[in-house]
Amino acid sequence: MPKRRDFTNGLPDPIALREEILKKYPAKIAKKRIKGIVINDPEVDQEIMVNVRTIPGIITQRGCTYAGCKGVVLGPTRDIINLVHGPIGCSFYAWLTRRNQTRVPEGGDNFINYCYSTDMQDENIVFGGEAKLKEAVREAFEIFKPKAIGIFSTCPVGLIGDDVHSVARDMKAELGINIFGFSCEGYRGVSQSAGHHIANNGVFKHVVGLNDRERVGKFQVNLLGEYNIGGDAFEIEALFEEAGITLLSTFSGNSTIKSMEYSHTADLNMVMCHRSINYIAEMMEEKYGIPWVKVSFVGAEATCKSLRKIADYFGDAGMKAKVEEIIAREMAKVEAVKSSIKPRVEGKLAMMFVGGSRAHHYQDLFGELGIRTVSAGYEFAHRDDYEGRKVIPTIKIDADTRNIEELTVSKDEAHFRPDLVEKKAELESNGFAFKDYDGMMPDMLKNSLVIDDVNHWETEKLIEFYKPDVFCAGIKEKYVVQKAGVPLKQLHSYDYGGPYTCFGGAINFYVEMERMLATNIWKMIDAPWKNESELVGSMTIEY
Ligand code: CFM
Repeated sequence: MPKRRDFTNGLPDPIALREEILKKYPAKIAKKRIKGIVINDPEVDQEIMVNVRTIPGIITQRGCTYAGCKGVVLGPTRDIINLVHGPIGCSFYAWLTRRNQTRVPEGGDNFINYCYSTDMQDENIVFGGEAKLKEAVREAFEIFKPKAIGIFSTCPVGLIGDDVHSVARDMKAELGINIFGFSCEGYRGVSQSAGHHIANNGVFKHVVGLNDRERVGKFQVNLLGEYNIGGDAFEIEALFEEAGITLLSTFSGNSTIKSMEYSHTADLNMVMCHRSINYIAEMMEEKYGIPWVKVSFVGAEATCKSLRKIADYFGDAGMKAKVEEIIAREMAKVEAVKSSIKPRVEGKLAMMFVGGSRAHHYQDLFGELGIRTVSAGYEFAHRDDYEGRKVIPTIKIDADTRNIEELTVSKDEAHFRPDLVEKKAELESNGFAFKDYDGMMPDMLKNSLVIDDVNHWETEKLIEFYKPDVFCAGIKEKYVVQKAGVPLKQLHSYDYGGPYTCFGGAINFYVEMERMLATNIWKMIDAPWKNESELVGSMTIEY
């Protein structure tokens, strides 16, 4: 295996690598693809082409719209039955493979460890599946007595024209619980991103605002875009509790649909994963006047920054003091572990290709250990996630995006909070930033390679060129990358690890990286086919 290159004096210009990658594609494809592969310069604004259809025939990392709606946004909510209308295969990967966890209080409902499907058959495709769907809703209600049921459309539902919304309305009237449908057929958008938007719309339309619960805390917040993978939300919840921040609802890690019903009584929305949930944040501001800020609890430094931001927002001296006390105490623990691990992993190189937010957030965690990110990209993010929200007005709406309903939201006079609007204006005049997402590219090194919707061929070339010490992606990539002699850390499910949020999570991550990186084992292995002769078989057919 060739020696790893020395990048201590800056990253090499990857122009030759990009050319080699593109050479493999037909000219028309290469012309399009080059727009999704950007050689980064944090000082220069560069446009990246994203949120467009994957080229057919390419091995993409992406998932489908149904995955984004059912699995990602609604999946972690425990007291709603998420019923999949479709063939059973569509449910296989929706069954907790994402490792979203939940803590059920005594006597509380928890349906997330079940898989609900109408198990559509050929017969339903030919004659229609609405009757079967109604039966399934009745059956689920009789057995589990849920307070809400969501119905999720898979590809065939859209193709045959089953109307899940009218079934939902009928069943709501019949059973007297909240039932609503999602037109989130897998093909509806170019990726799971469309499913996020559809889920946001559905939850906003059918759930948020149903319960005007009295205030229970002095400082009430919602956390948006945190999905409690590997217990991440538990860390954040504990931190908030200690800081005196009342978390009303999380969309949707460790959450209940009941809590989303009164989420409009919050004083602030915090957005963790901007890609999957900015829509609800925007709509809640429109309708109720609740401002939102971007936060991240991935990385000890990011956690400090986010905690201070919340304390600054509320402007309460007691909370500020408490936050500083927590930070001082926890950072001492973080520093102790970091100082012993950092010298062993510093200077290593990482790559990450995940989703729509983690490829950015996790660069902070690696950065704390002195590990540089040489190349990164999202699977399905939009330009604002790469280049920052400032580019939103320049994003062109294409036919695929038009496919997704854009809700018209107006002010809810009875629940609108002019006090929050005033607070926001005052804070803004003092330099406090709201809706403040600057995107991933300004945070990345010069000459790092930013690639959207990376594919298998490109992955191989990247590994060859950079020889990274760790590659972060998902289960589909894991073993292929490891066979190339590079350890892979799953940043979707965390393999079997986590939590990685807040201070305790940062420590977990440092320890995990030491385990993965401070070993030479990966450099010693070679794929068997490189050293052993090929196995050749023969077959005799007798007539
Ligand atoms: Fe948001 Fe996510 Fe992500 Fe995402 Fe996802 Fe996920 Fe992800 Mo996998 S909501 S965009 S659709 S942070 S499931 S919890 S890890 S691809 S980077």
